Amino acid sequence: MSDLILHHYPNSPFAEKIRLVCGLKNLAWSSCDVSPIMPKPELQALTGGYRRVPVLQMGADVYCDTLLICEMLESLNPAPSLYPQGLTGLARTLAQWADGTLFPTAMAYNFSPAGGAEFARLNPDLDLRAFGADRAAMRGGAPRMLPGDATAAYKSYLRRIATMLESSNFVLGDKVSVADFACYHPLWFTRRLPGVADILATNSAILPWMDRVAALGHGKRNGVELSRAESLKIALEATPDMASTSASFQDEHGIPLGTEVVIPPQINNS
Ligand SMILES: N[C@@H](CCC(=O)N[C@@H](CS)C(=O)NCC(=O)O)C(=O)O
Repeated sequence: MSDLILHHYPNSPFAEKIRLVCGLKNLAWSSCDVSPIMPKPELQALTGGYRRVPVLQMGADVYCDTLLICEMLESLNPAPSLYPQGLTGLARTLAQWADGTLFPTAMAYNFSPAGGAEFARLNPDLDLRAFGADRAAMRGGAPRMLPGDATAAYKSYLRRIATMLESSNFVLGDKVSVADFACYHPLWFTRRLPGVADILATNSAILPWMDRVAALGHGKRNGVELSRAESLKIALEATPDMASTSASFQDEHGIPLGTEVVIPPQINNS
């Protein structure tokens, strides 16, 4: 098996989801830092154009999107499972809600004026004007949710999560599942913004659950950062593992394996 390389940046909630899955599965991995804004020439050379984060690399095999990365990490190290027996469908469906609905709502709240100011204060090296322009271009000009709407919806979603935690340690019971990681990562970003994190304390079950998820850690992260050029060299010099790709490939779209595709970033306000 080739070594795991995670392409990510520290502030990325979706990357935090995968760092924690590496913690659950006690996996060893190397880190390769990605710019949070375009241009990302090395990442896009590696992925064939995909710009989002995180991306998992194993030799010449590159996995985009945390849904796929979770499946891959599960197959590498099946226990503890992300998909507890009897709850697999529910866990996947709740994770899809969290990534598709909770996440953009939380990010609209996180980047409301107060949150944006906190983010700027905590990240003095980030060019916020360039960051804002990058995300606006990625959204294709579509507006973010209004702060008031985002706050109201976020409160209601937090209450839903708290209800799931009333009598169990994790959202679907006493076993952690992929749904916990998906519900956790948008809240993790909120918690890092002191001025706006109070919203998490409005339900008493949320913060203790967040502590339980955070306690899973990040696995065995190699202390030496891999450069972008080194990661590309590793991919160029490795042979793709076609056997495992073909075994797990599901042609839901009628696009045969091996077809060249282009994946534009979908709009999710991140
Ligand atoms: N569906 C994707 C979403 C990933 C995503 O939106 N990541 C954000 C960072 S948390 C991103 O890439 N934003 C744009 C960028 O960094 O260029 C996944 O599950 O991996």
